[in-house]
Amino acid sequence: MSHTIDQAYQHLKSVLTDQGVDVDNVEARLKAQQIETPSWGYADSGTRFGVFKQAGVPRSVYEKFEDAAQANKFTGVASSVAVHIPWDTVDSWTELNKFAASLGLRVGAVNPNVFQDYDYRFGSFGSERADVRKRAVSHMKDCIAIMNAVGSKSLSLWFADGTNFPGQGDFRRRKRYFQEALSEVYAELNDTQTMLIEYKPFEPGFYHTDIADWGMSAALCTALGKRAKVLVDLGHHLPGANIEHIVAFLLDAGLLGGFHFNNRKYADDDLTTGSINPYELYLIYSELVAGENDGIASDVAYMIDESHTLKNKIEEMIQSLVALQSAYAKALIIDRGKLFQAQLADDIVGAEEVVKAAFATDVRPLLWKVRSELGVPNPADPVVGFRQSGYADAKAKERGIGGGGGLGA
Ligand code: AFD
Ligand code: MN
Ligand code: MN
Repeated sequence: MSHTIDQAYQHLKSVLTDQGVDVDNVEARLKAQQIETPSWGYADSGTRFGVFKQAGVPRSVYEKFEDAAQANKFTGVASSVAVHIPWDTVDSWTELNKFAASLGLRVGAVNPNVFQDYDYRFGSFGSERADVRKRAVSHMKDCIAIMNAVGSKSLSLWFADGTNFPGQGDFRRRKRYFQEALSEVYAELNDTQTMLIEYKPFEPGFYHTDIADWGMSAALCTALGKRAKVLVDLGHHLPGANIEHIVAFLLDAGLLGGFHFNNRKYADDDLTTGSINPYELYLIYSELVAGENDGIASDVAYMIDESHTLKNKIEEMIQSLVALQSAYAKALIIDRGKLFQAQLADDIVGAEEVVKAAFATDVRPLLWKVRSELGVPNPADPVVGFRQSGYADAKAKERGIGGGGGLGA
């Protein structure tokens, strides 16, 4: 196999070189790619209709990091792990940091939880009760203390706040509650830390969500300051939204903070990244590569956010990471000179054909090369590599069923 794939790599490299692609630069950028995986993606999770527990699921945040290390081992691009508080709270963050480092990992974004406690049922920052808003602010300050303890750069905020019926809440009063609470939290961040404000059109609020779209998040970020940025969760758009356009606009406005990668058929299904609409993922990456080329996409936080239900959690994380490697590789080989000329000439078909050509290119030999140089055990097929490792069976025996709580707890 490796003989054939090496030939395929050599062939692809010569074709791309003939097209004027700087293959060394493409490979260097693919090797530098970093995608953060979420601790909660390794835990038992499900839907409101049930959580079907799997054998071998982590029973602690330490075991979540063990599993995250597998996702990194078999892809080479996932060396940080987002944590969710209080699901991942530990006695000693120094100890967890050391353990993470021993696995070649580090703690990434810190995600406060102001949506599961009974007190938050009518909202957190949007609550009419000042004591509840105060409690949510205090929780966020505790999360910032954790960031300081682990050296995290991102406070990743998602609010379930919203209402289910017209009249239930006052939109503007809630907006002002949010602005007040957000600025109190923002003031606690040091100048190396960023507040990422995520948006979502609905769920659990079924009539309105206080931060419902990218514009509301952008307005709140702009009011806060330079270190508040928009977090784009791919599952948080109404059907038909042009996410690649939103990404380009936010990038150009200096407001793109990061991503929660997943995929949706309908809305926030947390499906495997790239599994439903790989072309959309590629077009998003095309905007990111253009932004990188223009020097305006250096500090974007690339994170996966998936709560895996029925697939093996680590396999699904690896599939997501491979989809992101592939999207990046395809976006990197777009002939941007030819595209620019076609756009200037209003040559619609010509421009579209340039974009489609890169997407149609089988970049797997390129990814095989990059993953080989990253020391990945089965660089041609990370999922097969993980399956051959026997890790899942070993953990199923070691951990049994039912250790991990629902939704990442
Ligand atoms: C849920 C929310 C949102 C958030 C994630 C982790 O919809 O995406 O980022 O949980 O808290 O998926
Ligand atoms: Mn998210
Ligand atoms: Mn979500």
